[in-house]
Amino acid sequence: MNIISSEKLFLRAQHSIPGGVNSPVRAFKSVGGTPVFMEKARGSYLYDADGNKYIDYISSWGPMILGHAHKPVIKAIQKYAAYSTSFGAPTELEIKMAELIIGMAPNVDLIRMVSSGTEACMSAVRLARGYTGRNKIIKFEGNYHGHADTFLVKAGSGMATLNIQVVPGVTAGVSNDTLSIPYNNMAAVIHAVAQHKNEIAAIIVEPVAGNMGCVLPAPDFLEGLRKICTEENIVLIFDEVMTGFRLAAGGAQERLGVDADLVTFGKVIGGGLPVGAFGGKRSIMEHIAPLGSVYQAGTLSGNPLAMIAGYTTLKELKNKPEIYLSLDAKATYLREGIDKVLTKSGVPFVINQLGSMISVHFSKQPVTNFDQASACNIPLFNKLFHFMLSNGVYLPPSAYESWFLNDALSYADIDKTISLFKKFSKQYLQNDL
Ligand code: KE4
Repeated sequence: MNIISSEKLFLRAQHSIPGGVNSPVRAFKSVGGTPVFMEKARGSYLYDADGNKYIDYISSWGPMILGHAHKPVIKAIQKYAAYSTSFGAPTELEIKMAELIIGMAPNVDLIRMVSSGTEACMSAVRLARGYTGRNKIIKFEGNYHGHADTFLVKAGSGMATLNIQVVPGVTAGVSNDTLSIPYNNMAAVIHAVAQHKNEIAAIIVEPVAGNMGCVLPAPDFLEGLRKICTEENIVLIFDEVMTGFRLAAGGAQERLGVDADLVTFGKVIGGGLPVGAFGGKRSIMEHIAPLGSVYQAGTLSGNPLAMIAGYTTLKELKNKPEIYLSLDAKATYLREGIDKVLTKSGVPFVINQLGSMISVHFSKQPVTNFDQASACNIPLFNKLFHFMLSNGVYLPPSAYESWFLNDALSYADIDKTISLFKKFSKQYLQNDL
């Protein structure tokens, strides 16, 4: 596949942008090679600067659940852009967006819009600390909650991809208040809570992890977190930036039947424009300024274009619940197809999937936490990535990322993907990789 334009653009980009990208995971650092520069997209397809077409399994890391350039979303943005791109004043649109989210997501009485998932998670943790008067938080190894200092301890996503253990610039004062525990390890949580009695403000968790590849919660893990948080007056924060409005209209809370005290959102709620949000029980959210004194703010929070893109996306998801059934069916079809061809190849693998989140791990053991995700055959994943890319299928450029299906994906797209896995496994068998 000719990517000469991407190669030229990448060289040029590195003169003005650190590493040539505006987010590290896009740099292909772990898979190697030149990041492909995209020019446009439509439905389930991306088109790069050389005109190459790719079936998209990233969906912009989750937001494009309805597919790229989805007509109702584009039309809504075009209409609202003519009114102004920002007011810096309250608008009715923000009320409609808040009411829509509150109507879809369980346990959200009040919600505050922000401009990224990082802001949402950072603000939710500050709120939990302000509400409880406690300093420490528990997070989980391999979970990623954005790049706020407090989260950059054994985090997933780009930190795992780049194998960054300690982030310069994050002070000991901050990281000492973050306890990072193996995912799915309830005993370790109980021990940490006992060791730090009445010191822990919040437990923040990805209810289905997507930043060490897709990793599912063990049976009773989330229920265990709910129980200990209730008993110990700890705020349970579900980071639903990935899972929110993706696993179900009510996200992981609805799909898995566990109630959080605070929930953070991002990605899908912006329909591709910069949006994050945090919300939850009124008794907690009332501590946020200007109601309370836990300060949080943002120039472009509730931006009208971001709101209308997200509102249009969520409205369609609410009015067409069959989209979730269709996404689940497509992801299951993909999983079963890959499973069949890889089983024949004899390569050790596991596939983790829930709803339209899925990832293939080349592993002899189940992948239920970060250590197991890190012990996978990453070099083989990297070969898979480039094999698929050169054949027009765009997987996330890291073994530490979940794949995201979008509603525009066709069964023909999925059949092509499965047939490429068949070719890949033949080459693996012939040691041609
Ligand atoms: P943003 O600040 O990137 O909007 O959201 C941070 C965030 C918070 N919580 C979860 C569960 C997330 O997955 C993310 C961001 N996800 C990554 C992909 N793993 C964004 C991609 C990137 O960093 O470029």
